[in-house]
Amino acid sequence: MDRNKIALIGGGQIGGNLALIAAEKELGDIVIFDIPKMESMVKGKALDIMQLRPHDGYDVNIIGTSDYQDIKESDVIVITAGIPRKPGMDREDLISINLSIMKDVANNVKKYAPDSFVIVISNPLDAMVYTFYKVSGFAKNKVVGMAGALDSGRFRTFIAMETGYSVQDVTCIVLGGHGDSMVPITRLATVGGVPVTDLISTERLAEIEHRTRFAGGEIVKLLGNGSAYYAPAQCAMEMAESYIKDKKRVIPCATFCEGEFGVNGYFIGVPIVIGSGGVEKILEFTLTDDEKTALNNTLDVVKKTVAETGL
Ligand code: A3D
Repeated sequence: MDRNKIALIGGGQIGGNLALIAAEKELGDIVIFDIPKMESMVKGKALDIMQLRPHDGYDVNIIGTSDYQDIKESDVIVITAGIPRKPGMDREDLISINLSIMKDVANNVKKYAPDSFVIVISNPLDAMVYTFYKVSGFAKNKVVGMAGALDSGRFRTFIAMETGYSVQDVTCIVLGGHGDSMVPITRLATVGGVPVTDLISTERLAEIEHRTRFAGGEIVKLLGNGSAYYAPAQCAMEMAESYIKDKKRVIPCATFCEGEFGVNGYFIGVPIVIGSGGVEKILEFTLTDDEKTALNNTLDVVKKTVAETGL
């Protein structure tokens, strides 16, 4: 059996870490693609990871390239092409530059890897995954945006930090757009099955929700020149792994909704099952009135950004 093939479109901060994690998980051979100006840089990253393999024995190949021919027959494509935020910027501020990049990427992925499962990471996420979907014409089950996994991971982290209990035992979900209006569903968060509402005061929970919503910006400010990259890469590779190994993980992701959660015709963060069929199912559940209102607010933000794509 041939190995799986994973192509990373964009070999910057997240791209390099995606390659490293994909190699560590032995998910398949890896192609790091970037623009010609960056070809030497991605070749360097690929060679560096190649030389890390002997220590843990990962039997996968990694190449860097600026030739789209090299992504042919990829099983999974992960897109980080574009620019990240700088301090003071909203994700929405990236749209003018990242929109044209995403259109170019979508046309090339459609041409060279038409059967792939595509995970979009570029921001503004909900509009960029929508752009890829519209321009490529891919089926809705083959295109997904990475955001909810990261936002939920951040919420889990802050709950673990607050309680002092293992992050492994914290479960929770964040719905909605990947922006400051995202919707942490606190009433469903648990630590080892015990509701967090019984463990943490209402006031502290409100502060944790707020920190979660602005967690991306907190890192942008600390880094000073760019945005988070370790955790985003890990989240996207969890999604890729679930597809490749048909694990049927349940992960909140930006998914094309057709009526689910009252959303029609937009990508927004909802819990989905990822297996060999791609996005196999959206797991809908009943929201409270407050949660519905919050989801409508985040949907309005997503609609506004999507309108700017003109698609
Ligand atoms: P960065 O390190 O700048 O890497 C982006 C790479 O894209 C660079 O190497 C560019 O050369 C490359 N690129 C530019 N244009 C093209 C093109 N046309 N084709 C192929 N490659 C191209 O950024 P990063 O890796 O830190 O972030 C990448 C994107 O992810 C940004 O848009 C971030 O805002 C976004 N991001 C999203 C999340 C989510 O949770 C959704 C989290 C963190 C970052």
